[in-house]
Amino acid sequence: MGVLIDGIWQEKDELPQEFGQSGEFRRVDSRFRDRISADGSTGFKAEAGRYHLYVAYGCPWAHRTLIFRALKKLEGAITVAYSTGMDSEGWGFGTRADLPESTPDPVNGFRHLHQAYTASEARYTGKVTVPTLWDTRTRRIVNNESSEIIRMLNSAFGGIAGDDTDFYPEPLRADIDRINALVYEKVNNGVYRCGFARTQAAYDAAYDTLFEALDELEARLGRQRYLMGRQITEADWRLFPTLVRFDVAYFPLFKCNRQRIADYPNLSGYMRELHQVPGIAGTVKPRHYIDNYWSIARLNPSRIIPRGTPVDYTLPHGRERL
Ligand SMILES: N[C@@H](CCC(=O)N[C@@H](CS)C(=O)NCC(=O)O)C(=O)O
Repeated sequence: MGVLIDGIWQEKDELPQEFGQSGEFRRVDSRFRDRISADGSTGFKAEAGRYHLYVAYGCPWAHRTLIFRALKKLEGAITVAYSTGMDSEGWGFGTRADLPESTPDPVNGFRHLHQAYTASEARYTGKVTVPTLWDTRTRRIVNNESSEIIRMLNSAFGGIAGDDTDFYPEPLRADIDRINALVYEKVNNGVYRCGFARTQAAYDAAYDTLFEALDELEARLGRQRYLMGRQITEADWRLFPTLVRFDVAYFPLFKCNRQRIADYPNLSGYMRELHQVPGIAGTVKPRHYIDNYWSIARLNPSRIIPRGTPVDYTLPHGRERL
């Protein structure tokens, strides 16, 4: 890991603001927050071939954006660079024989993601994160906040997107926002709060909160097929990336080990059903989850990478009964 300070890359493990008084992990806010709109009134018009995404298959926040690109059939309209992982200069792009789905950056030829940040703002200070959405027209970053990128992919590309399903429909917005807040705090970021905790007390608190939330979601998914009831929405697609990583990475490495997702019948069936939605399986890469998380030096000083990926997303899901 590392950060940019005044546009210069520095090898630091973390920023002081990432940890609170009691050793708890805090995610730092994303910096680039511009929006793409259908009519271009925001300064960034939705156009096929104009935008480019920097992602890593391992990252759950980047995963959201790959999911929306696939669901909305925007593969032909938005290009992607898939990172080879982190090295001493952060997220890198190139080739790796053991992770053949990683690609060199086909648009800018950047070797590292920090080049996109300094190209956008020469004296940028802060984290360099995936996903990052790049505009080839103005040659700068539009946005590096996944929750905002997926909203743009959902709604700004009418006429360009090959699928007009709305995953954030007006009548459900307040309910979706409410469940997103719970899932983000306790589950999506909750696993990181377990894994990155600096004290036993911070870990214990995060662990209890995480499993309370998973118990609640398990009960909810016993009563209904999706988080909002009968219809798949953004809320489901924000939970899914954490579920597919859980048994292979968060359970063993982040110490989220009260039980596996496999031990929750409803959550695991639900995860498999979402995995089997057309277009989604191609976004799920368990080998990258192992590589991504076990490469975090502070959690795995030996850098020995486990070989197994003990999860099968393709088994029958049995959710039709709901
Ligand atoms: N709020 C961001 C978070 C993205 C994020 O933290 N990505 C991680 C990878 S999973 C990252 O790039 N970390 C690099 C670092 O911390 O230096 C989003 O949701 O887009």
